[in-house]
Amino acid sequence: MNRSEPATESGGRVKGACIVKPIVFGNLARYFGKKREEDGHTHTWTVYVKPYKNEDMSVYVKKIQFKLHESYANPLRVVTKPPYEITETGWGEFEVVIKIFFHDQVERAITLYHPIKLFQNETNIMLGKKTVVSEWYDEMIFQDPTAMMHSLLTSTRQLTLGAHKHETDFEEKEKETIEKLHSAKTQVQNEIREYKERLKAIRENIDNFKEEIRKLESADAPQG
Ligand code: SLL
Repeated sequence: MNRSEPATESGGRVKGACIVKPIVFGNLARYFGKKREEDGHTHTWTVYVKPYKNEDMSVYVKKIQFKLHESYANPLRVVTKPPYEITETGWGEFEVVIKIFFHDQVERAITLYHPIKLFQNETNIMLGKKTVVSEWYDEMIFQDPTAMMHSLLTSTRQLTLGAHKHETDFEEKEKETIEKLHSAKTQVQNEIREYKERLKAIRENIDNFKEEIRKLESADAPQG
């Protein structure tokens, strides 16, 4: 037996291996500035899936399907190589169903749901931001991948040279989220402490009343 090979069981899976592929998915949108006469469209938008880190996902991704609203011609759009994105125009918001297929058929496809956002929120309007960004960080987790998938997942190459960045500063977002969780935890701990103190005071009060009752009852009781 060759011990340098990863241990594969009968089904050809690499047991104990867990490979995580971070991704970013979502949409960008831009208002035309007016409603278009011919079709009433108001925005141009792009829905996408991209690697969080700079890598060529086509090494292990076979295709990505984007299922658009039925009002679009050929709503099922398929992209087989990067960039995994669809650009369209429209007038309304709807949910896109994104399905990621892998080169190894044994590996189940991953489904993501993204509500296309076209309209700017109040703060962004005030800031005069022109492009709507609605994107999310997520991770594709391959637990005990097949030997084939394992080798594809670990043999990726860079997609582009040079800087690779996203619209959203996810590292900053992570920091903010951790801080929020931390302060929420402190607040909950403080509330628990406060309630415990109140409970203790109420219990003492009850004990005092009980003692009073006991005294009164023994004073009332007929003397032997
Ligand atoms: C809504 N539930 O009513 C949504 C539907 C449909 C979006 C949004 C135009 C497509 C086309 C388009 O924007 N459809 O005519 O090509 O808001």
